[in-house]
Amino acid sequence: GGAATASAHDGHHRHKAPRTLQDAAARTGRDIGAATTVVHMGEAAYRATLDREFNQLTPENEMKWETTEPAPGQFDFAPADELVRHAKKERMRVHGHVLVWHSQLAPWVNEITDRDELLKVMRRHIAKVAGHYRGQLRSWDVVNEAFDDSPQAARRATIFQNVIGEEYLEEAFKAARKADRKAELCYNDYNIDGINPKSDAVYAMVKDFKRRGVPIDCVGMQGHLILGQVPSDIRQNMERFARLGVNVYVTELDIRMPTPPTPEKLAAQAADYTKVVSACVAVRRCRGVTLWGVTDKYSWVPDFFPGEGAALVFDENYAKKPAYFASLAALK
Ligand code: G2I
Repeated sequence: GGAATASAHDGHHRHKAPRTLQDAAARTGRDIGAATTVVHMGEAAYRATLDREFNQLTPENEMKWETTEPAPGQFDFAPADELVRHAKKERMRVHGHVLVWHSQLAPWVNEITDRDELLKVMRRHIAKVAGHYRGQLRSWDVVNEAFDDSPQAARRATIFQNVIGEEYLEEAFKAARKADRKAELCYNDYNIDGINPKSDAVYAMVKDFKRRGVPIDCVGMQGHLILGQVPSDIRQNMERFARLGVNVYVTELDIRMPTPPTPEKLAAQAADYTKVVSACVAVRRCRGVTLWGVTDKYSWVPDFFPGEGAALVFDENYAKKPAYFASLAALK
């Protein structure tokens, strides 16, 4: 947990090498987080690693629509509450994930065909979920993955886009601000880490929101990356968003490789982690990095990309990988 706050010993140990990721991150005023799930909180090594190394957590699945509002107007906050309680006890900040997303959406939402009805449903969902956690979260992914992967980076054809129209995005941000005036409101997406047509499209949207006074405070660059393919312009990309007046977070970092890992691949992965973490540390408005999982043991990667994995900084036995030490060094 976030024990790395000011203490009577600070003057004494400030100059010693930090011994955990959160110790190092706190000295740069950054958050270092991990996607966390209640499913594994009963495992001592999982919890111990989380509490020792990280000062921020993101619920990996527990705040998604299918879980929080499985039936119209029926809300279930039990699994997410457990994580938020744990974070509070450990003095970790919480990033909410996610209010509006086409995936892991409760199936009943996909049945709605009337524009006013879906708008009402979306606003109620945001009011209830963000309202439930009002004042308790650092930030929210308000809308996730609203752009597609076509060369034009068009708006993704989700139920929200199709039935409400592209205004669903600003309506979601307005509803989120109303529900929680403290949490930073983020737009979150993948493949927007470097400068490319998709990050250009997000950039144009954020610029437009800022110009028109639509509430937005941050952009989440997911950072689901491939070994040897870290974009070289992550820092420049972060800087252009920062100049629009929003914070930047790396929200879901992992760097996958063909399994099994070898010393060579692990060394290359460490160099890739250095690139991402040091880009964030170099940009004043990049306020944190969140890894998409505590350990390779439970990463989403092998399930979605058979033959790939070993994408995080702790291996399947919770041992520190070269990428761990690279991240620790890059945070200084
Ligand atoms: O896909 C990686 C991430 C991309 N950005 C948004 C994130 O929310 C997303 O996270 C992943 C979770 O890590 C997985 O855990 O989202 C997946 C679903 O899109 C999650 O996978 C689901 C599986 O599809 C279900 O079969 C499983 O029951 O996780 C569920 C709970 O373990």
